[in-house]
Amino acid sequence: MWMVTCTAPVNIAVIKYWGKRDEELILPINSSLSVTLHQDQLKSTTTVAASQDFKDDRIWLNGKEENINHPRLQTCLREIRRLARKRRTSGDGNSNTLSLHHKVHICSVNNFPTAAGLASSAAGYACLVYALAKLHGLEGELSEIARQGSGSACRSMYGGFVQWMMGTKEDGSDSIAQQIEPETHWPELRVLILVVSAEQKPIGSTAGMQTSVKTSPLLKYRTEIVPKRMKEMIDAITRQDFETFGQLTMKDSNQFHATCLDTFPPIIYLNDISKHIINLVHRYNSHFGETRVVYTFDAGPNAVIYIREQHVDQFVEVVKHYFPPEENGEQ
Ligand code: 2P0
Repeated sequence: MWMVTCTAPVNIAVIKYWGKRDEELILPINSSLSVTLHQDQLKSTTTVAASQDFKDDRIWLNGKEENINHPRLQTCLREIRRLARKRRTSGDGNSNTLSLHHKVHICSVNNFPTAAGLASSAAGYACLVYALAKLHGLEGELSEIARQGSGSACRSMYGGFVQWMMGTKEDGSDSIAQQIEPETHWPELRVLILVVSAEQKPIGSTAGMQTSVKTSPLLKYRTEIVPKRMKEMIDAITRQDFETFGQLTMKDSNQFHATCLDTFPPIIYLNDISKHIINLVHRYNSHFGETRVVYTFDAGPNAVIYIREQHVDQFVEVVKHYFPPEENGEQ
């Protein structure tokens, strides 16, 4: 039996991906950019095993067996096997690897709530693709395959600051992730996750963005302004300019949620607590006359806060003051 275990991180976008131009290949309508989180707190862990005794490919997610015939899972398995076959015929790759006819068993767990808007599919598919690649002795560019599991998964293939370039080719071969700066680039940057709700989101990202592409005029406008925003964001990250990084991040989160509201029927991911957090951050920043705290929200009500180390303790005190633990399910 061959067996490999890998872990993969969560990424949180500061320029959001929302909308596909190709559903099958998962090609986005705009480029996006994210920060990959440290794996100490949030990660996916996937073990893949292959054996000649296995009769079928099978998968367990968080301990429960799921349907292996899910189209995106099948795509990832097929593409990894295709790549392995290609490398083998060309003489690359590790010859001491399993037969391509062996079936695989996949076991994946997240140490955080699935589908609560915490990018679980990103870490999950990144982990699956990486583990399958390792099992087959494959290395190199794998984000193109991870993308076909879940769009945002391609960004979890790298640490640090990562852009997913939308690409222009019809076959999607240039729609890949690229590291802009490594994880060591901005040492004082911290991320806080304010868990507003760990429940499943009412509308999944895949279905939500399909409706947005069909119905939201604002989303079309977004494709015009994201290229400039991407350039400004990359520049701000390179210069460690927190003020610009923060303003662009908050504006992009707000525009994403505006396109959700512009979708018909509307998609509402933020709740009253999310909105309180937005107001609190703006009041906090205007009190100090600078951007010290930055929020961003994905397809759920949980706030992700970017902040520098020197301001963490004070901001956590402010959050505790406005959202007292005793009223918050904590004794
Ligand atoms: C992002 N989100 O850039 C944006 C912001 C949610 C809000 O990427 O259909 O789960 O699997 O490609 O990757 C969520 O989208 O959707 C997402 P699919 P995915 O992080």
